[in-house]
Amino acid sequence: MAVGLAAAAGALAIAELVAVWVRPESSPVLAAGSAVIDAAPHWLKDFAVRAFGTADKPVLLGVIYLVLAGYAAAVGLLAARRLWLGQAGVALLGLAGVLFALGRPGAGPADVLPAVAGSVAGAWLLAVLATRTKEMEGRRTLLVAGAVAGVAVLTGAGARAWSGVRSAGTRSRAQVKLPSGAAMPAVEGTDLKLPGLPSFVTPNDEFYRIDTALSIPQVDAETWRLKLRGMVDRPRTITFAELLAMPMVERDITLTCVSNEVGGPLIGNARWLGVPLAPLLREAGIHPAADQLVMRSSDGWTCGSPVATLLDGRDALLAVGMNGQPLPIEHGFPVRVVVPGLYGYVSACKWLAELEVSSFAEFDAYWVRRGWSAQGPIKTSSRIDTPRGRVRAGPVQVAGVAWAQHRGIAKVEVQVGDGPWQEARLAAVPSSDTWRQWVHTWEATPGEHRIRVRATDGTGQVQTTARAPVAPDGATGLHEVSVRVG
Ligand SMILES: Nc1nc2c(c(=O)[nH]1)N[C@H]1C(S)=C(S)[C@@H](COP(=O)(O)O)O[C@H]1N2
Ligand SMILES: [Mo]
Repeated sequence: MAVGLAAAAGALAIAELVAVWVRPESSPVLAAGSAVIDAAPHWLKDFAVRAFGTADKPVLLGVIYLVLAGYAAAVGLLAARRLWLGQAGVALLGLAGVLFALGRPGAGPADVLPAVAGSVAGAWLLAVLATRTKEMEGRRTLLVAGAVAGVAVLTGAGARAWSGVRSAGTRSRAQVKLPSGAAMPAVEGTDLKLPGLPSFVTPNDEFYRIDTALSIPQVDAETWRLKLRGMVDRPRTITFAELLAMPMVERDITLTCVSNEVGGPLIGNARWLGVPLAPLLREAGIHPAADQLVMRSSDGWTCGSPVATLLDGRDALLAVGMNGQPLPIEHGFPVRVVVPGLYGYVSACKWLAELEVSSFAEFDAYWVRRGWSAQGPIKTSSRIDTPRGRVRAGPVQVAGVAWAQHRGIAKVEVQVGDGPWQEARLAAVPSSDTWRQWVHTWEATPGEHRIRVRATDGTGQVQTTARAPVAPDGATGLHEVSVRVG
């Protein structure tokens, strides 16, 4: 058993090392994980996100390693009887690795190398360890196998870390110089600066991350190309240098995930630097029957926005900068889309590779195929950030954020217990495309209190009290916190 585990660890380590050299996506374990993510049925994915939140990926990898460990132990037992049987088991696993690697978008012949090298190493280790241990007593076997496994695990983990450092995206990003001069003057008073309240602009390293990518796509800006094609008169291909030379704007835009529960954290606001999308689409000449712009990322993920929304005057951007930096790799380097007023899953394509003008009748994007709504306008929402938990009696600042991107927030009201709805004070905002901070001073009296919040958007529509789950098009209902005073 120990022999099987050690051989498997060695095989995986070699596979990871070779994957650094080929490309991260060719790692058999990552490829298998990605295949599971793409194939997972709707209910399983929902369960995983609900149960593990953004830790769903480490949990998935953990499960894969556990399954592998079980298989490896069995292979070890087989090899102790008949070596060739064990080696056949290794070969079978290698074959699975090859198939998973070839199944990834953009896979080439070289992608089979990690799995092949890994299984050759595994078969060899199995032979060496199995024959040696026949001559050794049990304790020594365990020690040798343990040492081999230890070295292998360290090598594999090192390879994975090294892969991050020397990856194409990281190297390319370090060389990008964003055009200056497009900077937007900051608006005063967007931050109420209260403890417990997130800052108006979310720092890049605190910005939520949601995607289906198990290994972050590594895109070299030098070789990046954006294809604009489909139902247009003039298809074209744009290089990164060409994009950077186009007129740019900088806009504060709040991004929201459709999977954000009422009161949840899957929202962030950044200052995006980018090229307006509408003029590019107009220049291409969109056919009258086209109503969906399909966006495709380098890892094959797709989303689709209504063409009419993109052309209605809002600041839909091909973003290259986030808070004064080139886009971070995990937020879509080198280019992503940002559309104010639409949930991320229907608009905010990261690692953008292609824009295909199409129709909703013609094409269902990634999450639409999995049961989510094809239309994803952001629903008016509000959240209480503070207080959460226990406070002292006396004046307490109840504060949070509210959002209804592109309609704006006109009013926020707070209710304590069954008391009257009271209007909160609103912070300043640069446009209707961002979240808005709010604060209400409450004279807290001892006891247990329930505090609720509701927002009114710029069209005068009050946030609905009706509770809806996140699927298929975003949660609704009022956010409520319980506070103990005393
Ligand atoms: N390529 C790609 N782009 C993607 C996704 C994805 O899975 N793959 N997820 C989308 C979703 S659901 C959201 S909410 C936003 C999140 O963007 P962020 O990770 O920069 O916060 O990215 C969108 N863009
Ligand atoms: Mo999302």
